[in-house]
Amino acid sequence: TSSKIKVDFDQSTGVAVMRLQSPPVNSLSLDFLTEFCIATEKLELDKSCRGLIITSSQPRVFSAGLDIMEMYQKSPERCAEFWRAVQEMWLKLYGSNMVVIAAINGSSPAGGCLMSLTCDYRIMADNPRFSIGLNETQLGIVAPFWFKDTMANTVGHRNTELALELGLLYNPSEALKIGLVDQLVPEDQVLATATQTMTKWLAIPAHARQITKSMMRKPTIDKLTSNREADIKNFVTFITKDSIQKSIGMYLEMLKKRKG
Ligand code: CO8
Repeated sequence: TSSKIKVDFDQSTGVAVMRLQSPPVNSLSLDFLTEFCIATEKLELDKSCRGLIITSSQPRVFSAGLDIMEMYQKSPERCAEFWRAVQEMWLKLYGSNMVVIAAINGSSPAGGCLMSLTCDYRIMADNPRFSIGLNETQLGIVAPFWFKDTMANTVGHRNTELALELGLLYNPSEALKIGLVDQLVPEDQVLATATQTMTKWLAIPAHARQITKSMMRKPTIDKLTSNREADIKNFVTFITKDSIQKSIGMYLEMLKKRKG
């Protein structure tokens, strides 16, 4: 039984709704990612499951991205294990045969944005307090090439260059403007709209759609699968550097101070 992730699968529609429920902010810890990958794999292997909607049970936050504590003062071995799990999440989602729709009902920085970007379609709550983007540089860290590729595949080279260099977090209308999300709806209609959209997507002949999806995404996926170990090594070397640890420590301080 999973606790950080709740899956409701409707046999009659073939659609599963996955709710991220890891308080307070659905940060992607090793435990969370492990559970996430098991749940996704199970749905992927279930022939009767054709669509997956991902949403959050937490108020105001879709996912705060990678759990920063997993990258702070951890052993190289632990960092490697964590990074492998992050890769696995991305590989499972970006390469899924299911139609995957993100029902983004809250803020979605960094890894949360990455998770959204792997979906086939993104619907976001039209609340100006919410933000989405790859803000890694603001933490003094660098979004890996496959984060960058996923972003560029979605919003193009120039938008990605601006977004990543400046670590931009976009409000919903800005995100819609550059194509980082596909549709904005009032907060209480995010899930219903995702369900309606899913019906449209599932009306397309599945085999043709899956081959097309693979054609679009395979080169990007292959780039990581053929460089997985090097990417892990690169992450561990980078993240365990004193200067990077210092940046992360300062960012954590800033997160705490910002409160109240
Ligand atoms: N990891 C761990 N803890 C977190 C995270 C996180 N990503 N985000 C928030 N928290 C903690 C906060 O510190 C706070 O803890 P406490 O209660 O002990 O003070 C608690 O969660 C609640 O947070 P807030 O009070 O800030 O909650 P709000 O509802 O006000 O705001 C936000 C929610 C908008 C999600 C806000 O918390 C936020 O902006 N968080 C930071 C998000 C962020 O910058 N994430 C980046 C993670 S890095 C990443 O995903 C990709 C890294 C790629 C690595 C590449 C290296 C080579």
